[in-house]
Amino acid sequence: MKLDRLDILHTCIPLNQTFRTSFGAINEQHSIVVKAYSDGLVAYGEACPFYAPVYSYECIATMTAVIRDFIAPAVLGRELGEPAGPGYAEATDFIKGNNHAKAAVETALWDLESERRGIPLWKLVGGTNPKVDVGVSIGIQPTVEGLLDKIAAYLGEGYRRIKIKIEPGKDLDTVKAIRARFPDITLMVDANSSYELSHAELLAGLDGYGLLMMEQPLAEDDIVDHAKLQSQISTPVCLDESIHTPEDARKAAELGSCKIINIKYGRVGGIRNSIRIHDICRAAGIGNWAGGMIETGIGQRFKLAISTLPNFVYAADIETSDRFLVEDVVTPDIMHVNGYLDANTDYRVDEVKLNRYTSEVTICRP
Ligand code: OSB
Ligand code: MG
Repeated sequence: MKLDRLDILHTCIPLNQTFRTSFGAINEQHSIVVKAYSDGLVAYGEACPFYAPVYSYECIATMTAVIRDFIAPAVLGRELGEPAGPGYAEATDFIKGNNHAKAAVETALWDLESERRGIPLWKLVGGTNPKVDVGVSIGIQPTVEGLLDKIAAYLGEGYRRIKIKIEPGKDLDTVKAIRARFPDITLMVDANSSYELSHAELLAGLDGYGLLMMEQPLAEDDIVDHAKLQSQISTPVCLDESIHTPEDARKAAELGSCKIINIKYGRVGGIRNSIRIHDICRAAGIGNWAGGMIETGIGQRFKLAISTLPNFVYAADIETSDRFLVEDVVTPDIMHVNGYLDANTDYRVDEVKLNRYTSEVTICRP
């Protein structure tokens, strides 16, 4: 496959409620959508670290610059082969890191391949189970009572797993209160790197609450202290921020840094690397699930596709279109039935809606 043109779209969609994590509050979803043209076909990729470099060092501005100045010149007009093959990685390997930027273009290649061959994405990635169970991620709430009400509402919508954000001071008591009201729900916590190893005893205090996992308790660049922590607590540790490459996954497995890895296709540079990390984890006995960055429906399609792989054994962070966004850019809206999504659903990009939320377009040609 050869790319004839790439459009880099900066989109911004208001959220219908504030989303707060240990690294701050957001009220808008900023994204980089890549519109890729190849041989008369058009397809879409997406990746969306936050507007500011708070989740990783990448942000909307760095993605735009890296795609425009380095990825586009390296890939436009060049024979890249199939997206499952090494062509795109070889063409872009000279760029260190910048995985979200790489993923925004790489996912568009998978979408093009899906269009060209008339095969749904989930089959293209080698998925085995198109019925995907989904959970919801709930930001830090002003009050515990408010959080309990939110959980009740999301359970009512059918979500099969509840994930809450925690940070020092908003952890043990919160989990206790949730368990008092919902003793049996599938519950997990995500700390977004807000603890240190010196908090091990406090985190061990969560052992008795039957948590499915504890996501990224320690620093975003750490896999050593996570191994020490995992040896001191019984809740399975799940790594998110710390895993960027297949090599990171291998090393985390060797060190015993976690029992679960959350695969975000953006954080790891795209779908091909997601599959490689999946395969490493499967061989090492580490379970996977698809994490998210509050994608639009464009990106949700890629999370859905990788979630059909056999080692994705935990519910995905794939919420309905109206969970975060005032309006989505795909049709139909993402909507689950009893907490399940069907990967065979053909979500199409609605150009009118996409244009409504696009603030800047950068056109790249060979
Ligand atoms: O840590 O998983 C995270 C959202 C933005 C950035 C980081 C994270 C999150 C979420 C929600 O928890 C993920 C989603 O549902 O898309
Ligand atoms: Mg996380």
